[in-house]
Amino acid sequence: MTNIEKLAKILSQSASAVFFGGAGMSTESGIPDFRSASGIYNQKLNQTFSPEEMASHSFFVTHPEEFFAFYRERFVYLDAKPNAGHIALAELERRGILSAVVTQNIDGLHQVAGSKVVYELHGSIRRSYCVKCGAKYDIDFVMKNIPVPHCEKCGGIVKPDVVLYGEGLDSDTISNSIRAIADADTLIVGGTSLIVYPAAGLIDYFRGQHLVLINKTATHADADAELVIREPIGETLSKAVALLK
Ligand code: BV8
Ligand code: ZN
Repeated sequence: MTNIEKLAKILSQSASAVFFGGAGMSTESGIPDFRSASGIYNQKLNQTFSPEEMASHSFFVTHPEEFFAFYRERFVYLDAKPNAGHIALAELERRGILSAVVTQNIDGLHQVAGSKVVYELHGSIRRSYCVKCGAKYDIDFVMKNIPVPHCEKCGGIVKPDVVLYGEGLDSDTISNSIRAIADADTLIVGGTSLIVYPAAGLIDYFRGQHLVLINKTATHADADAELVIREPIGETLSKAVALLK
């Protein structure tokens, strides 16, 4: 039995699977990941600061101009389209096999592909808010108002609704994700290096039957997985869904 056939068999036996994913889910949509050789954190963008420093909350506060220049340049891929993997996950939800997508990604591509239950642990580039009065703005406002977007109501800085390093995650999103993972019969973990916390720690709540890892490189969770697939995740998910009756 090939790995794709094994994955299809596990999916056909699942009624409340959960997908836990990261940047590797969007590389087949042309969005670079972070820690692969070609990833964002390995590109020398700025002489003084490292990419991870520039994606931190303290940098947002102390260097807003550089933060927004880095953010517009490196995080926003508005013309990116969902790939076969996003579409396969939306199909699995429609079939009643998948109950939720838990993602660390901020690109919103799972929703564009049709997934309804998506928990965005690190927020989304599509939403922004005024740090002073909470007024909501869309991504165009942030892209157009150079160098630093200010609230039209109170003049406060308009921040992308993205969890930066050193920032806490939304508590409802965390509790919804934990509940989905704890109730899952199958957990598919894919396109993530499982390095960033507290997100990576959420998979420890899984106590179902089938743990599947789909990732181009090894992760610390591989040893516990029933099935490890070292192939591109978009192709893998879509081939497995195609085998379902
Ligand atoms: C918090 C948004 C406390 C912005 C992100 C020192 C100071 C402060 C904090 C810390 C510190 N040391 C440690 C921490 C904790 C820190 C952390 O975990 N750091 C890591 C680096 C050690 N965490 C935090 O700061 C978190 N907050 O702790 O706050 C607190 C608590 C309460 C109240 C106040 C404060 C916040 C973490 C969130 C940070 N924001 N993103 C941005 O987009 O950059 S994290 C960033 O990494 C992205 O969101 C990304 O999603 C996430 C995880 O990366 P991955 O998705 O896994 O991507 P990666 O490139 O690593 O891996 C991709 C994998 O896919 C690779 O393995 C590759 O082989 C594979 N792949 C690629 N293509 C494919 C593929 N596989 C299959 N098919 C393919 N086609
Ligand atoms: Zn405001």
